[in-house]
Amino acid sequence: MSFPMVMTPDVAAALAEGRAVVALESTIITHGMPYPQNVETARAVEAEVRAEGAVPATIAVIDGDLHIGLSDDMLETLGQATGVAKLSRADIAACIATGGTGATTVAATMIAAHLAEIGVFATGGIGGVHRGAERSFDVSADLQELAQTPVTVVAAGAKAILDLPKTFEVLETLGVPVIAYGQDSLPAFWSATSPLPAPLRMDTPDQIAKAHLTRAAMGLPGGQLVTNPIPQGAQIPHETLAPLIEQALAEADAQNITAKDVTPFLLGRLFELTEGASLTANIALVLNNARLAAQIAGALAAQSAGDHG
Ligand code: PSU
Ligand code: MN
Repeated sequence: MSFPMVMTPDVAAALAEGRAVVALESTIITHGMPYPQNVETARAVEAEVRAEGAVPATIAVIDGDLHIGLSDDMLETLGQATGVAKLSRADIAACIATGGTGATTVAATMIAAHLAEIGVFATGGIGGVHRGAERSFDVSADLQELAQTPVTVVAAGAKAILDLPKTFEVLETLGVPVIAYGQDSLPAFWSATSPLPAPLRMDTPDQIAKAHLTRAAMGLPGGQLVTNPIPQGAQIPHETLAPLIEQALAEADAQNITAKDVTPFLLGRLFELTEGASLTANIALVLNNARLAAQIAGALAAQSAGDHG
């Protein structure tokens, strides 16, 4: 048997011709940002990808179909909908099988991108090891996905609501290349830098594309995480955010927020506690990631064409 995968004509044409395509996720739209900024951002991200010469493919499951590329109407409907499912590796097939609708997380978007033969994906920040994970065992499925699905993910690091040292320890254990773009330290989502040294550093999209193809040639499973620092002018100082993150975490604990609800709750509370500043920064970093991902996709397309003569 097969499953229904629906591609927009421009994505299908670009893939058939070996041109650059960038996958984009939809959980950031449904669970990561409020309406209408979520839809405005999704559109701006797609425009940014196009401006860099690549074709955007926003991914979601709608009425049981796996969509690779969404129409403007679909983006709007998804952005306004409430109670949309948040799909990861564990639930994407069940959603398709039951004719449901759901937004894809980093993990599920990587799976869909790979099925569609898209090598590069841009998001805001990946999921990771939550603070207090030694009690809650809350570790995002995004980390395991990076270890097994060959997609290069461009993010501003892991979201700073997480335990960043533990997140990067797990990525190291899983054998995921973590590459800082253009600097020696790991970015921390709303902040351009952190005290954590980056395991790897690359300075050009060409190098990142070559590393992606080298892993494939060597038969290494899994993807790469490219951590791209938020533009200097858009960052929020860590000292400003740290106490607010503590407050949001304490509230999540007090209200018994668990599992899939934790990340959306924390992002939503930080939006309120920073009076919108966390969202403004989140939008800036996503746009920045879309731009770099499009450049990497362009390099990947050029190098792949070179390979095939
Ligand atoms: N990046 C953002 N905002 C988000 C996300 C990423 O700027 O909301 C989403 C992604 O879909 C990621 C998810 O996979 O948050 C992590 O959820 P969890 O911690 O439950 O695995
Ligand atoms: Mn979780």
